[in-house]
Amino acid sequence: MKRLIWICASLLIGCLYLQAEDGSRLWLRAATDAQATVTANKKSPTVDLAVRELQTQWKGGAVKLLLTQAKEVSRLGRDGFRMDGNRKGLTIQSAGEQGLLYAAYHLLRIQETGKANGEILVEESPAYDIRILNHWDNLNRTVERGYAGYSLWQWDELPAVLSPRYEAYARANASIGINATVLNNVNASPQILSATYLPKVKALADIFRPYGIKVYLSVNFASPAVLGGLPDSDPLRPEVQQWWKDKAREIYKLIPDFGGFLVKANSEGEPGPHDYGRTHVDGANMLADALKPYNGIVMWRAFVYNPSGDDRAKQAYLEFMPFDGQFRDNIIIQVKNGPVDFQPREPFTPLFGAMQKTPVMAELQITQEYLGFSNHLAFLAPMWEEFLHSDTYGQGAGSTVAAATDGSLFTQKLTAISGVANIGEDTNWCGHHFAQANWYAFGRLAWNNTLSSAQIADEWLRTTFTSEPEFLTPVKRMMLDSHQAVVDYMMPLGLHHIFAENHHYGPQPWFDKASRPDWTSTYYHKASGSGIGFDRTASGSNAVAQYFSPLREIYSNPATCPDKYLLWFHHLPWNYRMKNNRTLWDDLCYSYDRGVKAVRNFQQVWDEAERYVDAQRFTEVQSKLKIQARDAVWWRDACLLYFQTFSAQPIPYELERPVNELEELKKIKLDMKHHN
Ligand code: GCV
Repeated sequence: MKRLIWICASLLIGCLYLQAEDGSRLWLRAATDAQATVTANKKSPTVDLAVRELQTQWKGGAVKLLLTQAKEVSRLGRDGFRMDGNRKGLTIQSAGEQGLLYAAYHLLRIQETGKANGEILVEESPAYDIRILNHWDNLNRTVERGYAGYSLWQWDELPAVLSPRYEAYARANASIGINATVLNNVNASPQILSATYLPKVKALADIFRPYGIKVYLSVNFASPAVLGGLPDSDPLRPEVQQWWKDKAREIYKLIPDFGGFLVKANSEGEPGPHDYGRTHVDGANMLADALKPYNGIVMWRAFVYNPSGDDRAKQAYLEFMPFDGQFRDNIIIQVKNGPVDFQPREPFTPLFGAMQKTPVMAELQITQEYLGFSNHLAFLAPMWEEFLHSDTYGQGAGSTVAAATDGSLFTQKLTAISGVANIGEDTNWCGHHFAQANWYAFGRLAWNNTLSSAQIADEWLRTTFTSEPEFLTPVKRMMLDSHQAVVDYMMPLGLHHIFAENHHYGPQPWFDKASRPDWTSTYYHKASGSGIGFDRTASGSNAVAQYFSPLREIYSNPATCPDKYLLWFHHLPWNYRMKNNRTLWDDLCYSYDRGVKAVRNFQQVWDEAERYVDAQRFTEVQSKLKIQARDAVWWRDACLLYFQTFSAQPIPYELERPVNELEELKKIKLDMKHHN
């Protein structure tokens, strides 16, 4: 009897342990004991997955999955789907197997978010053909700008040992529509293309395939010389071209559906065609030709800036616009959302809407390099929504970034969107429970670039935590306010890149000596006794001229320039009168203060949510919010005390006073080698 009790107790503890809310299940927490009746007119690994997901989780009546080439269905594409029926019985149709899988996840999502009642009539097709994560994972398993532990890819064990997390990763991605992944850092080791690594890549591709996920690799432009022993990697040298063609053949033999290459060339010291006096077009076209026979593509990055060059914010446009229309049709130019570098807030890069004869894709950063790592709660959907909805005026009003990239404005053979992943081997995948929402949001926006941040937050909270209204309403508000809060306590009013050197965690607006001027903070804020901000109007770098009218006029005039971009485009005196009638200095102080107060409020909101959240996740988020609140004060004090040495004005007396000494803050040096 004693033994029986002991066994029962252990089983119970085991079950509880399985149910532990450590965040590992992400938004996929639905019960799996449903036993639904699901049939399909095709058997394949992908369709079988769709069937299994529904069988185990769909709590309604029979579901029929139909793979069909019927016109009204095939117009939705192979990833799109149509479902119609109701809770008691449903038919799902798609022209592609992946479409059926996406439909299964869609149905489960509407079930879990309480929207699967009544008639269910849905037609969906993705905004972008390629919805891709970029992992900045190194072969030694460190992750550049990764804040969730080491890389998921256990290169030393692959291909013999296959971690169960590979499949869990694929499933999570498929559940939100992500269909591609670049496994390695854009600062790429040539070794990834070696005979040692390619079988490891193949092993991952085989696991991801049923989930509709294609594998891509970042390649080092100097690979023919480094790996192939050629005298150089000049793209016009026939042996170099042949080397890439042979490499492509070798890859496709192992991975027939391999996606293609992502390339960072002649940027931040990476090799590229300029090393041989060649152009981006020469380099990209050579790689494209090697991949073309297999339908592979090249994603060529426009993140280039030369230390001796013009205003850093202008350089991608200056380098790439002259080449518009000269790239092969299996090339897409990958452009960061903002013209400097994933800052907490930037205006959009002017290449969007301007490059009209070459497909352009956005690169977003899901990992929070400039937004507090995995310590700060910053829901990024509002930032991406703002970006995607920005009007470029490329073809007149309404030419939003979304339209300029998803094929609705320009005829584009390729459409894509990428996000730099925030995933690592941490149990909760992303380091912060709420950082999972950014992975989720990226996938959902890549699928539907018109979704609102509020809807995404709502779905994510309901599936990841609970639908309890008393939890949902305040916590959703907190998420939606969180990006602006970070902007406020780090870099309000268009300030940018005043981060601590290299690791980019804390504030260092005083940083003025680096190996190149555009790696200092003073280059960007230009504070002095006479004012603050980067003049990008005609009297300064004239970056405004890269935008279409009427944007360039709107941005040129401080009276019409949105406050959020004011110091991005203008150098203004400390007593400049803001639209709200405060002086610039006072408004800066108010902004920092607002940021600090917002985080304190998040702490309160979270504490009040305690009874709706399991203990582990509650405490972990609570601890992170404490760090964030302390960091917000650190940012406010560092920036205001430093800028005050120029403004020579008091912090408005109604605001909270600094609690730190500037000289003490200047001494802080974080040991963050791992994060560089
Ligand atoms: C992968 C920024 C980051 C680098 C990153 C680079 C890029 O400069 O700090 O870590 O390198 O962008 O996007 O290539």
